[in-house]
Amino acid sequence: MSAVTTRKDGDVLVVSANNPPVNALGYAVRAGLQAAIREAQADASVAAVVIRCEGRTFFAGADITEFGKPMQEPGLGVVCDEIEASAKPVVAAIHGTALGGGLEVALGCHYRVAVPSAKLGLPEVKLGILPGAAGTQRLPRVIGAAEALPMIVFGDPIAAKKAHALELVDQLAGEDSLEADAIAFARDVAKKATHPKSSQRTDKIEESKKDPGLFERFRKENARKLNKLEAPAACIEAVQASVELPYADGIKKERELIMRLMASTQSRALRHVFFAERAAAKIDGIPADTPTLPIKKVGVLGAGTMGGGITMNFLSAGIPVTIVEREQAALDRGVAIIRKNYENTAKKGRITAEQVEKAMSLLTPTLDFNALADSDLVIEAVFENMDIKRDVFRRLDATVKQGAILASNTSYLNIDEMAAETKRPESVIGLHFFSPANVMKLLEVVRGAKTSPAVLKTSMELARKIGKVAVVSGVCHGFIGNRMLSQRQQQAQALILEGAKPWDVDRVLTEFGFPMGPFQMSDLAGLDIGWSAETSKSASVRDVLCERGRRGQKTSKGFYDYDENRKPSPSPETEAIIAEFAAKSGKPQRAVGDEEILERLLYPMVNEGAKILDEKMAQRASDIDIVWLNGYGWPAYTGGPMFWADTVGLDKIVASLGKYGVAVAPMLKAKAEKGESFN
Ligand code: 3H9
Repeated sequence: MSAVTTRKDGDVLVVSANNPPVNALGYAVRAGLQAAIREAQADASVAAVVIRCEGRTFFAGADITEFGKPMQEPGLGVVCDEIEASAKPVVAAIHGTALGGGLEVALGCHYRVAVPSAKLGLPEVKLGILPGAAGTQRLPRVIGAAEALPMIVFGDPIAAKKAHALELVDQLAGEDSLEADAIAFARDVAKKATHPKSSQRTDKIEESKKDPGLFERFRKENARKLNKLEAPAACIEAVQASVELPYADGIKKERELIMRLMASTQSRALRHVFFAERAAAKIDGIPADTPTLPIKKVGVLGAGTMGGGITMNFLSAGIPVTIVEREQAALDRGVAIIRKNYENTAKKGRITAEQVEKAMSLLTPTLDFNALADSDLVIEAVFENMDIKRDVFRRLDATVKQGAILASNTSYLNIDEMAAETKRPESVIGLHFFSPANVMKLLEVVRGAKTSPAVLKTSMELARKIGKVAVVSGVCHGFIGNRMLSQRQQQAQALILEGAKPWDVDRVLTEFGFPMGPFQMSDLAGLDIGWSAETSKSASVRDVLCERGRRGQKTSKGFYDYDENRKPSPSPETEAIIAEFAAKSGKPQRAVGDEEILERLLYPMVNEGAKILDEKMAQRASDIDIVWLNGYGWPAYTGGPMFWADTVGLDKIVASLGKYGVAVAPMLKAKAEKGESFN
């Protein structure tokens, strides 16, 4: 079947695109649209045209898989121009998502009709580029620069109703009668003598000109957020051009900017992330027809911070949860925190009071372990200790119905050892949520040696349902994320003993793009997690800091000193403690440069990533990237550790690891020697 077909409905030419799954505007679609518009011009019996899409959505954008390859004519800009130049009115009939090039096609049309559930947006910035088929010039002409600016710079879509209020959509259609409504609309407007061409509109631009400070204000207000990103700055520049330059010059500017961005490392990285996220959802080595299990009822064991956060994911998705604790006080505390979290979200206007009550009504708190019996999935979030976990799995095996999934939220421990305590190791899996579990996107799905394909597939699909980005990991200490993190932690500790200051280590990482560094992180979490005053023997910097009451932000001092507004400053006491330890080690402290700090923190992680890949603990290098992007704040515009390593050059990393005395992983070495990359 061809990508674009036409049919006549009386005097309206209905142009239908069909390019599953999302009607991306690949070559065949562009050529088909161009031919259809030409057909309409040549056919005297056609009075108007409707452009619509089959399947789940209107065009979701240019075909990203074509990026970086030579463009086959006609380009999307040309197609949009031909649509706009049509002597007969063209109406876009929008359902699903009109995104990127899809919205640009709609802006080329003279009119837009949409169903209320549709979303419209220009998300190109998220791929490190900008709308390149006149979107930066047409959208401000239709809705004004002040409204177009955030849409283009942040890339978030707006709902059809808002688009209607902004006059981006001319008419809302019935949810089930889009095609018929659009045809009727087209027939109606065909009676008019002239039709609006977005590129020639001046009304909204004249209004925008009355606020010449708009762009500088916007830049200033968002400076921190947009800090190191190249695309948003270019987006602002392009929208500014739409106000300050004639249309043709604005288009030239847009072209210039997109060419530059398209070739940038940031854009390559962000496009990698787009496909990496989708690849991560795919499980290697299981038959395509693997069935999934229905998950209608979830049990959570442990109402602490993790258990509560995990519970919220399911409640928010409308899945009832039974939460079990050993003591009433702990249970009450856990439930109260869940409620408070929901109420705080409601206060910020992100959910309604009814939604809070709806979620809470799905929660059954109890002290009765047997209440877990009829759960389809139980996740244990008890203390991180193998003996306790083993015991929990024995009890779950004896209590929970056959066929249910038995999951552990362990962040380091061996899932297979837990599974071995049950008579159904095929039902056991690791579901490693990241704290705060109701917020963090990442879920490591840990595949045990005997985990069944159905349990694995069900877990991956469930993750998507509760809004997580899931990555499959094999069983190894710390799985993908924490295993790599421990390399960074080791280096951070070594660096401060050698003479780097904790605040320099943190600064180098935040300058790289992490939201915070390891010492800021420790102070935030509390240095006394897993530390005990009774057993502490002044054996490490952390021990001594805790012994002296420096337990992090909560005590107003940790690695840093904090003022009453929690503003950190370097601590002379911390420095002195570190210096004492350094003296004991016998090695004199020295000045450590930023480059060394960065290389020693990040290259050993890449090295560990290579081992993880080699051992097949991760299915693919891009999965490792997804773990770090979604669980640890690795900056997306560098693509994640493994993609970033490719951009640095594997030979450079190997040489540097050797210099710092880190044993190079065989896979990394081999790839570097062969000139290969991870992606
Ligand atoms: C652009 O338009 C540039 C222009 O300005 C012109 C410049 C000249 N291309 O996400 P899903 C694939 S830039 C190719 O799981 P959902 C995706 O990889 C573009 N492929 O579905 C996946 O493949 P697979 C601006 C694409 O229902 C499958 O479709 N537009 C594209 O959760 C299903 O995707 C965007 O950035 C594409 N454009 O979400 C929108 N889009 O099955 C990008 C998707 O093999 N797309 N695929 O893994 C999205 O945001 C979501 O896909 C969407 C559907 C919301 C549409």
